[in-house]
Amino acid sequence: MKPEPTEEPEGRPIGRRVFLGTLGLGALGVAAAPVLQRGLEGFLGSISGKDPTGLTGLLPNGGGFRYYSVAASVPHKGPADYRLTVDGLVDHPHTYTLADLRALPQTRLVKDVQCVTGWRVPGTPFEGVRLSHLLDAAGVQAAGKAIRFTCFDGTYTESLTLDQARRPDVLVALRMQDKDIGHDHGGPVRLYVAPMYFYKSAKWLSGITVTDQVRPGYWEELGYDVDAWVGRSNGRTDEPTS
Ligand SMILES: Nc1nc2c(c(=O)[nH]1)N[C@H]1C(S)=C(S)[C@@H](COP(=O)(O)O)O[C@H]1N2
Ligand SMILES: [Mo]
Repeated sequence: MKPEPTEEPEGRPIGRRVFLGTLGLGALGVAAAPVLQRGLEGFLGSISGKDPTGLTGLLPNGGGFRYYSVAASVPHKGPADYRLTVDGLVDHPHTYTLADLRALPQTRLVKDVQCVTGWRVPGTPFEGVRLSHLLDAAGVQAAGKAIRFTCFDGTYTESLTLDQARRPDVLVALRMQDKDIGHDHGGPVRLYVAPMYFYKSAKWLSGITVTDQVRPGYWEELGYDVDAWVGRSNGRTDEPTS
């Protein structure tokens, strides 16, 4: 098993419901009480570094999702201060506000989500702007061959080839589960790469930089596949998601 310290051993069938049953709702209440001060993500971030057993799965109302962050704490951003920059090998670099992104054509997809450690969430709606739309608006130069994604957690990065990035099932997502994406799921804006393992779907997205070659992302530097097709990478045989 490759290192992904906030995640569980591969294929271990422990979902949120099982945890609630095991620990009891009282335990969740005790664990959640001190969270209100610092914010849930600070709490989860702080335990995630020490506890690889899956306690980070206790995301209230997560709907089967688990909370991941490689950063101990992440600033909150909203309509007033969120910005997404598109730059690099483009003719027209641009910075979008949340309102700008909301004003663009929205695409809604409903597919399974698959994490490389084994958990899968069926039929999850994601909605947002096609990445291809932003790339077309920016005017990718001939030398542009790949995308580097950066995040306002200050740490996480991701990558796609230009061809992958232009797929119609790759979104700059504003909504997940038919709600605006909350902070814990990477809101207000996260990447959504439907056909790939969920580590490609960078949370707290703040930068889209067109580069001349693929620069491996955070987990990819640690051994995960750059071409992370569900069922055709990372030595796994999951059912494809898109
Ligand atoms: N910025 C950022 N994005 C990230 C991660 C992260 O740690 N930081 N983890 C990745 C991994 S491994 C997974 S499985 C999903 C988890 O998304 P969730 O927290 O909404 O369940 O986010 C992906 N995107
Ligand atoms: Mo993951």
